[in-house]
Amino acid sequence: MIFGRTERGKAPVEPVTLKILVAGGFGVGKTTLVGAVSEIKPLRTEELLTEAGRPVDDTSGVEGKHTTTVAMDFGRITLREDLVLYIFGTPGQDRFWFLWDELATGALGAVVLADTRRLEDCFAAVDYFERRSIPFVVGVNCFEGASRYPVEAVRQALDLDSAVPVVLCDARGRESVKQVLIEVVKHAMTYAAGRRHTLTT
Ligand SMILES: Nc1nc2c(ncn2[C@@H]2O[C@H](COP(=O)(O)OP(=O)(O)OP(=O)(O)O)[C@@H](O)[C@H]2O)c(=O)[nH]1
Ligand SMILES: [Mg+2]
Repeated sequence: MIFGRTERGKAPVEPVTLKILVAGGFGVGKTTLVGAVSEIKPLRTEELLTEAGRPVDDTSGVEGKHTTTVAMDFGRITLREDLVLYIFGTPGQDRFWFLWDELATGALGAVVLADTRRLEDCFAAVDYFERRSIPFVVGVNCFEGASRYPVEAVRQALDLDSAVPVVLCDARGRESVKQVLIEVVKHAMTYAAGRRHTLTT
């Protein structure tokens, strides 16, 4: 790069930046997902789970978990030269819910991460985005040892609209997470186009 121009003489592109939220119940792998895909060192706000928190912090299924997000996770991924996603992971425990509205401001769309062993933990997140008409995709984080269900079974159990994409993923895998994020962008675009159509007709 010389004087702000690329070697090929093309002016550098100002990328479009989009904000995506990652939500879901406690310990479903939100922080893991942001860390797996971020090209910058993710910002984390982890605090240790303590003995005092044991009655309220339910770690069944994620016994190896020692910390919890108390404010947010933040990461960035460049999907294309002209398209950058800022990813905000929300805290999973309901006592930090007051932070969600702040995080949701200006979001293009969201991922609701789900663990099939405790699917009910993501009801609140699904509800939250449905109420605010924020387009979302459900990502089923396939933990080892958890039974695999077809996506249609998950859709039914969560009582999702048929337009909401449900994708199986591994929150630890960069490529897998990237596919989920691409799905969010695609879904949000379709959703926005649909709304424009209803507004103008
Ligand atoms: N086996 C397996 N473990 C995972 C997977 N995703 C996350 N984990 C583990 O599950 C635990 C929970 O992950 P986190 O990323 O902290 O979950 P979180 O949703 O951010 O949790 P909170 O912020 O506390 O709500 C960690 O110990 C991870 O290492 C997965 O796909 N498979
Ligand atoms: Mg977290």
